[in-house]
Amino acid sequence: MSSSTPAGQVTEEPTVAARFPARFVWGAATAAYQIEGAVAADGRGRSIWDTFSHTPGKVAGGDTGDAACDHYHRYEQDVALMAELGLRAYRFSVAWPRIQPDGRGANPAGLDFYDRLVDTLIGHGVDPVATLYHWDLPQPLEDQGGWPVRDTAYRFAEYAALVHDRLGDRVDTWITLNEPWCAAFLGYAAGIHAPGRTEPAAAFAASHHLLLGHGEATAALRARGAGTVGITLNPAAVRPLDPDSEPDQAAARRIDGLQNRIYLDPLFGRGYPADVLAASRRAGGEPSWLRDGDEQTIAAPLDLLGINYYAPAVVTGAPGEPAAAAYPGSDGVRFVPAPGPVTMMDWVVEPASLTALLQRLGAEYPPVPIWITENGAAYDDRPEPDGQRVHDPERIRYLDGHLRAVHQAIAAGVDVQGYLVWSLLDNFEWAEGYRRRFGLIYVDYETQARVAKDSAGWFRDVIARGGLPEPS
Ligand code: IFM
Repeated sequence: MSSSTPAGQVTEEPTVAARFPARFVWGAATAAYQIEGAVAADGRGRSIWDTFSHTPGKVAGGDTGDAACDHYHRYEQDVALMAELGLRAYRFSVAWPRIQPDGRGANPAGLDFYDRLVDTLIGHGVDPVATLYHWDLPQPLEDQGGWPVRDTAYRFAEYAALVHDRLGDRVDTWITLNEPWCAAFLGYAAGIHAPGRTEPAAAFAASHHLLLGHGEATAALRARGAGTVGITLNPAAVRPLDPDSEPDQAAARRIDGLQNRIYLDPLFGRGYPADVLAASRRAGGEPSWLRDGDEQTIAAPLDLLGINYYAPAVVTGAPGEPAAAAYPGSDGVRFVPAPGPVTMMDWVVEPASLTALLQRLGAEYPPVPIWITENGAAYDDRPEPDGQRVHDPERIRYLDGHLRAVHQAIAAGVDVQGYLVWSLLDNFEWAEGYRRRFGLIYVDYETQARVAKDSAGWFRDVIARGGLPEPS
C-alpha cells in the first residue's frame, strides 16, 4: 500500500499485520466523577465520592473531583478531540447525583447536560455508549444503607429508566454497571474506595444488590426499547504461581470465585457458585440477601459483555494467610508479584493474560459479543518544553501489545467486537487522585489545556488503518 505526502513523494505504508473486523468499534472511555467537575452545577447532589474524597486521608494529595477536567463545561472541545482521533464510540458515564440529587425524583437540568453531550457526539459522528453506574451513588442513598440494602437496587432501576426516557431516542448502547466488584469489595470491604466501609459481610450483600440492580435496570431498559444492554466487569486474570501445585491452583480458584464467577455465573444463568456462598459465610454473612427469583432477574440475556483489563494476578496457596481485605473469605491465599515491567500503578504489563482471559470467557460461557470497555496504562507523562507535545512511548507499547492480544483472541474465535482505551483524558484516578495519568490526551489541571499525547496520534492511525502493522 502506498500514499502521497503533501510534497508529492510516495511513501510505503506499513502492511497491516493485525487487521480488525470492518465493523470493529474503536473508542475511548471516561467516567463522570473522574472528568466532569462542576459538582454543584445545575442542581447536582452529592455522591459517595464527594464525601469520600473530602474526607482527609482518603485520596492521595487530598485531591477531589470538584474541578477534575471541567468536562462539564468543556465537553464540546473534548468531543471535537474525539472526532479528530476518528473515534467511532465514546463511553461516558451518567452521574446519578446529577439526575437524582436526593436519590429520588428527577432533576431535568442534570439530564440536559447528557442531552447536549449526546447531541454533540452524534453531530461529530461518534456513537454514544452510556454507562449508568460508575461508582457515584447519591449520598442520600448511602445514608439509607447504600448498596448493602436491597432497596438501592430498585432505586437504580428507577434512575436507569429516567435516563433512558431522556436519551433513549439517541443512545443505543447501554452499560448498566461498571466493575461491580470494585464498587462492592473496594468500597464496602477494603474501604479504599467510597463509601470507605470495612464490613466484609456487607460487601457480599452490596455485590448482590448491584447485580440485582443490573437485572432490574436491564428489564426497565428493554421495556423502553433499548437496543443493546450490557454490563462491564473487571475479571481477575488470575493464575497459580506454580501451575502444577494443587494448593496454588486452589488459591487461584478461590480468587476466580470471588472476583469472576461471583458475577459471570449468575449473569449467565448458573446462579451463585457454592464456593462463593461459602466464602460469604466465612466472611461472617449468611447469604440472606439471596431471595427467590433474584437469580432469574440477574440472568436477563446480555447483548454485550464489557471487559476491563489492565494486569494479571498471581497467587499461591499459603496456609494461615489471612484473607486480603478486598477478598473476604480468601484465607490461605497470598498474592505474589508477577514478573515483568510495571506501569505507574505498579501493575504488571502482560498482554498474553488478556488473550487467555478472553479465550477462557469464550470457552466457558455462552456466546456473547464482548467489548474491551477499558484498557490502558498510567505513566509519568510530561509535556515537552514547548507545551505542545507529550511523548509517551511506553503507553504506545502497552496499547499495541494489548491490541495484538485482542487480535489473537479474535483469531482464536472469541467474539470481541470493540476496544475502548482508558482513558480519553487524564483524570481523577480515585484514591490515587490526579497523580496517575491514563489519558491519550494530557490535561494541565491548572489551565485545563488539553495536549494530545503521541499515543493519541498512534491510536488515530490504528483506527484509520483498521489494525496494526508488523511489530517493530
Ligand atoms: O480509572 C479506573 C476506572 O474508573 C475503572 N477501571 C479502572 C480504571 C483505572 O484504574
